[in-house]
Amino acid sequence: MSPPAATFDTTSPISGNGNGLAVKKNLAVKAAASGQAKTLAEMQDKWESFTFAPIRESQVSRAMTRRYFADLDAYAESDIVIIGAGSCGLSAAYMLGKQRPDLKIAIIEAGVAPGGGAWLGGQLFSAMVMRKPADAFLNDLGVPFEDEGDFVVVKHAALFTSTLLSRVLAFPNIKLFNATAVEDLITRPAPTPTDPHAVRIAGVVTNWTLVSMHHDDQSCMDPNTINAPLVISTTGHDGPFGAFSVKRLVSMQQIEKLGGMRGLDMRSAEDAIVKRTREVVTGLVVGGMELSEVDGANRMGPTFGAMVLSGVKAAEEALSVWGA
Ligand code: 48N
Repeated sequence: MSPPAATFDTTSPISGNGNGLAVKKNLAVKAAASGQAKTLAEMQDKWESFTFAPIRESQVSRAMTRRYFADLDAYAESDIVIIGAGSCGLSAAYMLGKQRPDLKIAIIEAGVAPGGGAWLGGQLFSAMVMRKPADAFLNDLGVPFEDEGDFVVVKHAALFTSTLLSRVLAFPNIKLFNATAVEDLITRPAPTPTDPHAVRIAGVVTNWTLVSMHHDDQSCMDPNTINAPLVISTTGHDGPFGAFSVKRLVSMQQIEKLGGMRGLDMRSAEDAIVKRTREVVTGLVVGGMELSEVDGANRMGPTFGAMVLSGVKAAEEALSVWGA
């Protein structure tokens, strides 16, 4: 027995039958008739008669997919791509979002949850330490902290990261594509008198993270691409993709070898990471802990001031390339 033919869903205000507004009004009339609550106060003590507005599963699917694929289409040509939504990448995005609302900025984050290593202060401890003058960034962001003299403490790292993330996601010109990995870089020949094989970076190659992690056991899962004249790479130093872009520059023979992150030394590491945040090859600015793999900076352990100020500097470097 063949399944019943799919009936054309006329209740959906976005079913494409052209009378969306009339349908929306019809749904509002129905909701009012059903005495549907509109405010939290109207819901209290009336749960027996409580009901949600009507929905059809296809409406949810269309609401998600239409927007996602419109974003993919719009950001296929981006002005800046940021690889990695950790504390450095998000800080760079925040600065760019504030300063250049005219630029289309795509953030590609391999994890389902953006934020990188900034959800805890260190090991399992929740308080986040930032050495001064990084408190200037917290003040700009509006994150409260306790002042301990030469450093400040945010009571929970998640307060910092969630506040920064919410501000970045609120910028209309910034799109986050999470659970998506950058698995290669787009290049263009850019020979120099000293290096005939030099390239400039012209965008990123992306795939679903789970696909990127399984190329060894499932072949021919081709990627997608995003063209951009400038990429900021802040992929950190650990995890399955740590220091991704720098490692790829080595394998493409654009830099000779990995610098090799050195042992933990807070006092030297943080100054070095901020000062060395820069355009490592044409079109690619590297910041945050990924930078320790370029020229062997020390690691700093559980203090995050260098991450945010490296992000501030990476945004500045990007805009100087853009000729802001
Ligand atoms: O938080 P991370 O790892 O990197 P940063 O540089 O923003 O912050 C580093 C900081 O958390 C520390 O490591 C602290 C200060 N400790 C230092 C120390 O001495 O131990 O964020 C990088 C993000 C992560 O969310 C990754 O999932 C993501 O980048 N990522 C990628 N996303 C897309 N494509 C990739 N190829 C990729 N690689 C990493």
